[in-house]
Amino acid sequence: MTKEMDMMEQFQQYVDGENKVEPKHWMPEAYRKTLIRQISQHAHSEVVGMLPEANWITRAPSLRRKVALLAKVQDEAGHGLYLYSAAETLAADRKDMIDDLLSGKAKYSSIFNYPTPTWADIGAIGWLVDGAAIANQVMLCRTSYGPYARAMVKICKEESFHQRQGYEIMMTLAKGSPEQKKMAQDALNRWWWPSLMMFGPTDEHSPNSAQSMKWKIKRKSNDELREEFIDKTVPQAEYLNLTIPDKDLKWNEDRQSYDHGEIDWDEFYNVIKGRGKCNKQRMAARNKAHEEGAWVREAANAYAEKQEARKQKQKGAA
Ligand code: BYC
Repeated sequence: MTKEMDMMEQFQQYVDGENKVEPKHWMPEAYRKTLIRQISQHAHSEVVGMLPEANWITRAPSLRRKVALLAKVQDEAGHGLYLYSAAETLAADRKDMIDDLLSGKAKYSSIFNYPTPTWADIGAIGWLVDGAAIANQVMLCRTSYGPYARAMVKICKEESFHQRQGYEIMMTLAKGSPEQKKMAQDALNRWWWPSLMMFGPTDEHSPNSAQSMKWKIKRKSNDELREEFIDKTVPQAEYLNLTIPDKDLKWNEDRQSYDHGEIDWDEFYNVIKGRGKCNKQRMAARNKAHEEGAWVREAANAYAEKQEARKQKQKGAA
């Protein structure tokens, strides 16, 4: 057995024993690369995910709604920052990750390429998109890479607030006037299928799943999580008296889970290849924000250099 194979085997045993991998530990190069891919895509999703909601902050229907939405959007920025930091512990360069996002090379979640034409879309995003994100991220709190797992614990707490914020908007609309109820139903119709796509391709068509499950980066498969989400969300839609837009949705007594209709995978692949309804708009907004923030980065760098120079001078004097 070569030394490399021996180390791979020891690494697998370590992970199988439910131990956390930390930045200074030896790890297979493919493990490191998979994590950088997933964590950076996750960070990009948080940052791009601010865009569809941010354009509703000034139009939210009351001060209370504005404050809650503002806090939620700020949380997403924070999540992006934790996640870029987690990727940096794997020796990824933040500038490279951001350049890849801005050039369109890096992926981010398909869900953020759909438009938000009404206030009800903000309710549907919180309820369904954050609900789906929680299903996925609760499992990631037990991921094998320590810094990612720890970031997820805090992120999940905040996502719970986001989900309730969205569901409360949906409750208010669903109990409101016939027009408001229609707005809520239309938003559910728009966001249901894209939310199911957030979990990624079916297990059969997911190229990364097998290895990521073996290394305990992912603890549940894409289909398992999608089904858990559906089972949890159907009763919530019933409580709202809204109809899930899937005529094949049916409780399966044997599986104790819902059967559901076919997901439009052509739509999913089109969106992740950059041909969704809002891909161009999102990338243009992100690039514009990055350019407009150049002076902040320059000022932060100048301040850091000044602090460093002062520290060196004090050291020299001591
Ligand atoms: N969209 O082999 P697979 C949030 C890609 S944001 C785009 O199954 P994997 C929020 C996948 O990357 C939360 N691409 O991959 C923020 C892969 O491509 P590459 C976002 C997708 O990694 C603001 C290929 O398809 N959450 O909560 O094993 C406001 C094959 O897939 C998608 C995360 O990022 C997709 N939906 O599993 C509100 C969670 N699905 O890289 C809310 C962390 C798949 O080979 N990520 N692809 O070129 C994960 O858990 C996993 O990466 C996934 C995919 C389950 C998403």
